[in-house]
Amino acid sequence: MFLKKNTFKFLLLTVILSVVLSACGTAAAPAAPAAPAAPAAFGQASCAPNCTYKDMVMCYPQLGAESDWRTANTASFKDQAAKDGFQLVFSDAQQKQENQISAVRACIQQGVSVIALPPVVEDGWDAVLTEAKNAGIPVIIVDRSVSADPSLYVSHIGSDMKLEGERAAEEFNKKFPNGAKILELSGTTGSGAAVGRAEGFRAKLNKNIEIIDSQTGNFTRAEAVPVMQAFLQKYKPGTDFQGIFIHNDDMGLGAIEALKAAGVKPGDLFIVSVDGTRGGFQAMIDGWFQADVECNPLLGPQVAEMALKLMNGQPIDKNVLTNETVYYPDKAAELLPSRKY
Ligand code: GYE
Repeated sequence: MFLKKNTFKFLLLTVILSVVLSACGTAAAPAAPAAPAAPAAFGQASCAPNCTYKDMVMCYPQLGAESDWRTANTASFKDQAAKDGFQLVFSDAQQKQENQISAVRACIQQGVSVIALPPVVEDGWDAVLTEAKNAGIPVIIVDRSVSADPSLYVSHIGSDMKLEGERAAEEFNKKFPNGAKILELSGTTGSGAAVGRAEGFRAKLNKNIEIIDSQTGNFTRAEAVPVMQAFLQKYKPGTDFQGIFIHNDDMGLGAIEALKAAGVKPGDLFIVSVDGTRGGFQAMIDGWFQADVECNPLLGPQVAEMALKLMNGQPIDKNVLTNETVYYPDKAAELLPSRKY
C-alpha cells in the first residue's frame, strides 16, 4: 500500500514535471522573430533602391503663365522630363489657388510618385498638403514658399526672395545716400515672392529713403500698365519720386510703356527690377533699368534629381536655395546673347 501510494505520487510528480517542462520548453524556444525591417523613408517607391526616371510620374501643377520667368520655369520642367524620360503631369492654374488645389487633388487620386508644387500664394495649403501626406505622396515646394507647417512637405527648392529684396534696397541706398522718395510696384498679393521681396527691401532700405506708395501689378505686364498710369496721375516723376522698385521684369516692361507714353525718358528715374529675363536685360541696355536682381527659374534639373532620391529612399535637404546675383547695365549687352530666359 505504502509502495503503491508512493508510486502513485511519483507518477503524478512525473506527469506534472513533464507538463511544466514542456511548457517551459515552448517558452524557452520561441519561433525566431522576423528581423526588424528598416522603416521605408517617406516617399520611397516600391522600386527602391533601383528606381530610375522611367519609374517616375511627377506632378507639376504650375501656378500660371504670368511672366517670362514662369514661361522659362515651365520649359525647364518640360525639357527635364523629356531629357530624363520621366512622365510629367502638367497643368496651368492661371494664377488661381483653387485651380492649383484641384490639380494637386487630381494628382493624389492618380497616385503620382511625387508632387512638385509652385504655390501661387503662401497661405491655405494645409488641407491639401495633409491629404498628400496621408496618401504617402511627397510634396516638394518649388519657387515660392508656403506658410504651412514644414512637416507637411519634404523640401523647398527656390530663391531667397527676402535676399532679393535686400539686394534691390542696397542699389537704392548706393544711388541715394542723401535720401529719396520712391514707388513700389509689387507682385501678386500674398505670394511668397512679393511678401519676401517687400520684407527684405524694407529691412535693408536706408531710413532716409521713403516708399511713398506701393501697389500690386500681379507680376504681369498687362496689369502693371494701369498701375503705373495711376501712379503718374498722382505723382510727378523726378519731383515727387526719384525711383521705382519693381518686383519683376514683366511689370517693369509694362511700367516702361506707361512711362514712355507720359514722356519720361530712360534714366530720368532710378529703376530696379527682379528676375534677369532677356526683357530685363534689354531694358538695361536701353537705359530704363539701372539694376536687375537675378531670380533663376531653371529649377527642373534640381527638382527631378531630388524626386528620384526620394523614390529611392535617399536623404534630401529640407531647404535648397538658388545661388543668384545682381546684373547691371554695363555688362547687359555682353551677357544678353547667353541668357537662357
Ligand atoms: O519673379 C515672377 C513670377 O515666383 C519667383 O513669379 C517667382 C516670380 C517671378 O511671376 O516673374
